[in-house]
Amino acid sequence: MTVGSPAPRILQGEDGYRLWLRYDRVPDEATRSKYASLLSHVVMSGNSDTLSVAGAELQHGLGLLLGQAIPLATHAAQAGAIHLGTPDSSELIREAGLQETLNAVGAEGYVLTRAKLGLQGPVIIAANTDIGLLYGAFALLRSVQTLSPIEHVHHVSAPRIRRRLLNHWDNLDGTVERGYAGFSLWDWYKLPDYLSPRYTDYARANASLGINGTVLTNVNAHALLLTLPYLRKVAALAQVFRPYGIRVYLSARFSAPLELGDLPTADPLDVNVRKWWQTKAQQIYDLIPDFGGFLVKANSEGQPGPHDYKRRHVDGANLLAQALQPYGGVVIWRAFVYDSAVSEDRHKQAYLEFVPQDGEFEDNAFLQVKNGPIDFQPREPVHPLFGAMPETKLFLEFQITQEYLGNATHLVYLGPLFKETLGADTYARGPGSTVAKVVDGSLEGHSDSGIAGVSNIGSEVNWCGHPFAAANWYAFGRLAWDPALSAEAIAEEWLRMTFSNDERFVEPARSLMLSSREAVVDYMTPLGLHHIMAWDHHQGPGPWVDQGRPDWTSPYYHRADLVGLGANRTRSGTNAIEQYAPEVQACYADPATCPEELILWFHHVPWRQNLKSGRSLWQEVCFHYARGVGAVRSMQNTWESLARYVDDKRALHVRSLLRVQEKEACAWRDACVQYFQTFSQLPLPEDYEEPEHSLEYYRTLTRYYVPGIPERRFGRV
Ligand code: BDP
Repeated sequence: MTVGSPAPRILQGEDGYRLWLRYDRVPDEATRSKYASLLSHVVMSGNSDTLSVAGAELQHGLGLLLGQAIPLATHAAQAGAIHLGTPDSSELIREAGLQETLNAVGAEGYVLTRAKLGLQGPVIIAANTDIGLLYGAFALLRSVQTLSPIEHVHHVSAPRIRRRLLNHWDNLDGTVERGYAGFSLWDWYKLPDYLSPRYTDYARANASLGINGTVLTNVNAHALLLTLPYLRKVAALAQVFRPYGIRVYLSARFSAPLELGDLPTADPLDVNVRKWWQTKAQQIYDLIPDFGGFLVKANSEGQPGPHDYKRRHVDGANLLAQALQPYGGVVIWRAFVYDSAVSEDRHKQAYLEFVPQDGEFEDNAFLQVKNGPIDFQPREPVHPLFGAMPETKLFLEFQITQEYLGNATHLVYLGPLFKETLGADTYARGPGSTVAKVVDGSLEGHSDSGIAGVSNIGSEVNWCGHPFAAANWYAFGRLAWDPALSAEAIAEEWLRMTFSNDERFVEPARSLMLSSREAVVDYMTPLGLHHIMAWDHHQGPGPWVDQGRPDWTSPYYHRADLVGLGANRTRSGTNAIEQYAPEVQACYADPATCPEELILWFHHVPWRQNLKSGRSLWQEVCFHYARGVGAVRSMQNTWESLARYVDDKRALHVRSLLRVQEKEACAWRDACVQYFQTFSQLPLPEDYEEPEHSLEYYRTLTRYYVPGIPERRFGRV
């Protein structure tokens, strides 16, 4: 060390492993003792693995929060007791006058209350099943973690959507497709004998949100997964997750009967293929009695599927659905289907493929539809399939992992994006036919429903890479339970539990989170631009990418020319708008009514045409890119003022990543603006910050070993 240089400092602080289940001691003593007087011991009626984990979580969590031991006791009818029970297991619950409320909350809902027994009585967690009690226990913990009052608590909650799933894109070799937080959590090699304690923490975190299913493996599936040795590994994981109400699902490779060498074909109408899947289903259910079902990506991006045999998607889906039917399993068939050999606008292809098959899917088959028609872009209009297939149960698929939103290096809170989709009106049955109502089944009266989020979880100690990325796992889970929750409220809960309840921290940090999604839209793909990212790894800008299959190039989507910018999807263009309800069509068809945030998605707009702001399109494009960079800089400033409320380790982690984000936001801005300028041939606005590098520099920039690339191909840019 040279004289005068600052002494090296060992950073103190948290590694983020505990996620939002930190249970740090409530700092204020008076508040703590108030809680302690109401929550001093746990009384459980009944006996099950699920009840045991609920009790253990309460003892552990409240013990830490309140700084005192929380014993298990038997006497429930007094203040200080937390009583957990179902009408079947507990007399106290039967007599608490909750029957009507419980009738309405179904198998997974719960009631957290004191109301019926008065203020001298215990805190009651009542449900119809032990899983409901576990969810209620987490709700109570959340209340204390966020310092919500519980003296008069009366909280009734039930999930709106039945299947709430994470989709992992984890490969059997331990890599994670589009994963930016290390490698897979699943240690396939050591399974089934070694069970990492992390599997239990994964289950706890999911159960705390109400996530009740997990697809363990990549939709680009491996047939090996369906062999007995691997199914035994899956069964071991299923056993860890079971007490937490989490069912295991698997991605199924359509050509498995062929690839595993059992049959000469995988034709869905072949009787031997049918038998093969029936036998496979039986084998799986022998090992995993509560197996959820299969998720299938077929005839998309090179995956095998029924088209290989000149059959339809519905033939493939029904083949698997029928095999799973005797055991109560479901097939979730992905609608992410497009083909470069088809000359139609990619936006339209899934709709054209699937709408004619509406009504033909088996009862236990779902169609899983991405939130937008292209591919998880920072902003997309809603997928036209929502509202267009009334007789088919539609699963909604979000991407939690930030493939197109800066990976795990950018702070982007996805709550507003999720809400934008869920709240979008399809007009399928008149105004108010929101995507949330399509997905929860209420619009068409479906009794089963589902939602999936492509996971951002990996082996990194803090699970999701960026200290703020866990907020997106959290927001997905909370919205899957209740799509009506607000992005603001969810952000606030998460912040309080993850960082601090200090009001001086919570409010500004929440604003920072809420502004972050619009920031990324601005510096990456403003005004409805989309799919202009770098080739293959999708990290960084690439509006110039024009090699390879046309629907993987950027000009296919931005259509920049000397006249203007944007894709004409109106009647005079590809007419993709015709796939929406007339009300939606009318709105998108006219540039005057089309929301400006999507204008270039649907219209080719002349560079010199004025937009609502009075700026020309060219000026508006420059304005948005610059605004995005500005927004990241204000996020940096906000974080500087908040860092004092956060431990040094996490404060520094976020600060360093924000620096990277600022650099990358500038790169997006400068690369895109300079590229589009070659078409507009107009000068940069006067106050525009001098680009750091030339367009040529960005064009020729090569990134090696970007995480998350399928098969980790070296040197592809
Ligand atoms: C794309 C990803 C690709 C996935 C595909 C999918 O780039 O890695 O396999 O989505 O959803 O966005 O199947």
